[in-house]
This record gives sequence, structure tokens and C-alpha cells, in this order.
Amino acid sequence: MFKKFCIAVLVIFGISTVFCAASGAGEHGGKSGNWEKKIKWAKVPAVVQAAIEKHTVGGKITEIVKKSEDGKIVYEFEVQKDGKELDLRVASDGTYLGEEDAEGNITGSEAGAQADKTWIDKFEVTNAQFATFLNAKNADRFDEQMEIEPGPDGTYGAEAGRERFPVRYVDWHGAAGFCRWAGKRLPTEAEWEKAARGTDGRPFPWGDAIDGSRANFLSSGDPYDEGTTPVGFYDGKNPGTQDSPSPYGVYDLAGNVGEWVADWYAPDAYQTGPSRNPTGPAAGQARSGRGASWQHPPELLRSTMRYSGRPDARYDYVGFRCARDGGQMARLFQQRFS
Ligand SMILES: [Ca+2]
Ligand SMILES: [Ca+2]
Repeated sequence: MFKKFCIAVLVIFGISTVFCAASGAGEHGGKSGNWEKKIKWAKVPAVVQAAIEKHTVGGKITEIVKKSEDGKIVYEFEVQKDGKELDLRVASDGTYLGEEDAEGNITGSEAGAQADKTWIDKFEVTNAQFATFLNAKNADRFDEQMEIEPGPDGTYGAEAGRERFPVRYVDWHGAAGFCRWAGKRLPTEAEWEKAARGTDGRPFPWGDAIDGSRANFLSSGDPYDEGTTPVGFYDGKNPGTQDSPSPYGVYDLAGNVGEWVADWYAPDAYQTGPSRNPTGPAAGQARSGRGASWQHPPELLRSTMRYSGRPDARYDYVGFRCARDGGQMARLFQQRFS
């Protein structure tokens, strides 16, 4: 039932079909003593109803299954929205457990809410900032499609008018190198997810629903369609926008550019890794990405969605932001470069 989702993942970060199909090692619900049965909405506890109403975002629930997994009760909701099918999971105490893909892997989880305090950039890294890095490192710009050009003296600068737009066409190595140079590092997936979700499991960084006043997605109606918006555009001051930070004051986690994070990607990372401060598998073929982009429909911008891409791949819809240890999530983060 999640073939479509799987394909969406492929499209977003260009990962191979083989990789996706080979990921199905999950033994979800297969242990003895577990059970499941279809139930009606009226039989769902109020706390679970409240959680699922937040996450269906206007979708239509077509099936509810109550099941036991390792002695815990989990409610699974099949939801139709905009011609797509979602499979959302909520624990009996109302904890949102993420989504399940075709192979039984959970695509997001509460693990993100258990990352310890971290500083994370308030904005995606911009073209101007990345040009400063390239000059400092005497580095190549990686890709001529970047909105960064060499000037008469040979040093790089952002294309005129594109200074505050997020850098893209940067591969994972370039993103990690920038953060290192800036005295920071890429955020882990769990840190990114916590920065987006806060501790209340909200589906989008600013709350429960998405529209074109909140984030840059496909055909979202921003003045820059179809392309990126300047970082921090959705601040309530620009016409047609509402101020849309995450609970920690972070902007554009959902949409604009998708964002590389530190972890190697594994479909089952949230099931097999530690529940506190997970850093992903020790090795892999692809790196994780989060947040979707200006090229993707709004439902793919939910904070639990996970993507992956080859570390040497560059995309016109993927950039990054940095993080560093200690302190609080983002709220007063000072960019090292303005
Ligand atoms: Ca848009
Ligand atoms: Ca983003």
C-alpha cells in the first residue's frame, strides 16, 4: 500500500529502486502473541482521536486497526488524502508513532523528541554564506548550476539578488565541510526532527495544518514560484505570509530546500537505534535528508518524513543547515555569517 510513498521518496532524493526494495527486513507485528483487529472510530480513545486528527490534516480515514505489538496497544490509521494513502500510527496514550512504509519500516518516531539540547541554525545556509566558505577554502563551487559565480578577481559571490536564498546543488560532503569550517556540524536526524516537532508531536513545525502562507512547497503561490524563497521568508511580515517558526524559532524546516543531515540512512534506523540521541547507522550507501522542498506537494513536508540520497549527489532542491552541541534549540542562534 505504500508503493506510492516509496516512489515519492525515490523522486525526492534520487535513491535507487533497488535500495528501496531491498530495505524490507522489518518483522513488524510478526511476533507470537501479537494480534490485530479492525475497529470503528467510536471505539478509539479520545486521546488517540485527538492525536490522529492533528496528523491526518484533512485526510479521510478509510480503515482503523487496533493491534498489539510486544504487549503495547497501537492504533493504525489508513488515511486517503489528495489521492494518496498514508498509514499513521498512534500509541494508546496518544503518542504519535510515525508512519509505516510498504516493508513495515517506521518512517518517523518519537525518537526525535528525545534528542538532547542542541543549537541549530535558525535558517538554511545561504548562497552568500556558502560563497564565503568556498573562498576561504579555495574550493571549487561543486556545480555550475549553483547560484554562485566567480567575480573578476576570481573569488566567488552569490548571483546578484540571490544572496539570501538557500544554497543548493551542494552534496553531503560540501554541506558537512561547510559546517566543520563554521565550527559546527550537520544536525543528526533526531536533532532536526526535534527542532521541527518540539515535544508535542505536531505534524508541521508551526502546528497542525499547512498552506501557502506557511512554507514554500510545490505550487504554494509564493512570489518566487517555481523555485526557492529567501531564507526566513515566512515571517508574517512578507505579504501573504504568517510567522511560521518551529517551537524553537527555526524557519523553513518544512519546505524551501530539503536538508542534508548527518546520519547514514537506514529505513529501520528508528527501530534499531537507541531511543535517546540516535546518530544513525555506522555506515551506509546514502545519507539522510529531511523536510522536502519547493518541488514537493505539501503532505511530504511533514516533520516525520524521511528521505535519502547518495552523499555525492547534488539536487536543485536540497541544501542544509548546521548545528552544534550544547545550549538550547535555536531560539537565539546567531548565524556566524550574515
Ligand atoms: Ca512554491
Ligand atoms: Ca528546508
